[in-house]
Amino acid sequence: MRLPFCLASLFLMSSVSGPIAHLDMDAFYASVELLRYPELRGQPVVIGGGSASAPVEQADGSFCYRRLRDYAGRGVVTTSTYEARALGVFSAMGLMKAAKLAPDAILLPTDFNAYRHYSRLFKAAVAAIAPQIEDRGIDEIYIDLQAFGTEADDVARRIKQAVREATGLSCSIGLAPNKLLAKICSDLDKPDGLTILTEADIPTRIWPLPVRKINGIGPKAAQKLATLNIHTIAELAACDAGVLQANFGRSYSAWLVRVAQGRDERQVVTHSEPKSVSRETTFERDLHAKQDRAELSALFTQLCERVAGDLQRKKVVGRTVGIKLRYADFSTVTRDLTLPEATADAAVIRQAAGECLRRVKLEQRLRLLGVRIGTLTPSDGMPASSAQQGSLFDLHA
Ligand code: TTP
Ligand code: MG
Ligand code: MG
Repeated sequence: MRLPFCLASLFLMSSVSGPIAHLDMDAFYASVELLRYPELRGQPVVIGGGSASAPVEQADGSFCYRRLRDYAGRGVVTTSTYEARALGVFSAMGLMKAAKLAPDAILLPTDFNAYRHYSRLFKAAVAAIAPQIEDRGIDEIYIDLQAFGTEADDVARRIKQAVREATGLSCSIGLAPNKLLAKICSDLDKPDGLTILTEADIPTRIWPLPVRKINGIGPKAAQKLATLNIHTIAELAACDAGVLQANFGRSYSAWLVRVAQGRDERQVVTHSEPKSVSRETTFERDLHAKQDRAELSALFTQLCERVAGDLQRKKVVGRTVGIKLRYADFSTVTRDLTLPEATADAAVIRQAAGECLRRVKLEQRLRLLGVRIGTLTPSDGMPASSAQQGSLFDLHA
């Protein structure tokens, strides 16, 4: 592929500090199921549907598996083994449609607990080697490998090995100057791939790819680009910015121009700030605001103290205090109010929550009481307990 020199130099300009890795587990749910049913290795297997698609254990301990052709219902494929993909069966396809393409494929139900378990295992294995991780979902992460400099390739190999040892599963890693390119690369050599991309490789490896390979160009945008005769990333990069703006609006077109050039300045975000902190409790027996006033009041105060403790541990303060009540008939109400100043102080939270409580009816018995605080900001060393302790600890004080 030949592109104008100026275009090539734009790619090379991509402001990067990499290397950043993107790791994605191979056929994740299906691969976890194969750990449980190893005799299915090498076969087309589809994960989807409810417990009705569970294999039936025989008297001799072997399993009788369901076949796709016997499926009836509206379930969809969550994922499929590479053998099933070869038959045209992919994620999000209806199981009935999949059955037409691969009637003999084995069908297994989803077991999210197992996938969450293996998700935690593989992430812990990576973190033991390279702790700068951004969690991007159940089967993928970004890993900032900047600290490893020129050793990053070796570290990526070690990570693959560690994931395999910890889980028995394979993953694919893209190692590139930034997140955008790393994400594209992890998909280039699946399964069990390790794709190392330098800026010099961009023309041969990235430009020929369809625009859909860019995370953020969905089916609609790709369709619209196709009407402009733009199919590959190279064609997108060569497209006139004015044409893109006329078709996609200012901000999306500006983003298209940047990503087509392989540019991405996003950092690996290693922790996510909580949006709110809450604690709730379901009572052992339904409590009444009048008869059980003392007990409720004590529980209410405890909840506020726990919320305050959570805030202090997370080193944040919050401004919006809210309560949640569930009545004996299961109806639920919430109330909140915004404080003039952010706080992590139990007494201040208790007082505000008490105010919220005054705005709800307390005639029915209660099943559950919850306290929440939101609009969080870093506490920046603000003293946690600045408010006076008054006679706040009364339910309708
Ligand atoms: P993916 O990483 O997209 O797919 P995958 O791991 O199955 O296969 P690949 O080797 O191509 O990465 O998704 C991870 C898991 O998320 C997948 O195993 C099942 C689930 N999932 C769905 O439930 N629905 C979907 O539409 C997709 C795409 C995935
Ligand atoms: Mg995957
Ligand atoms: Mg994934």
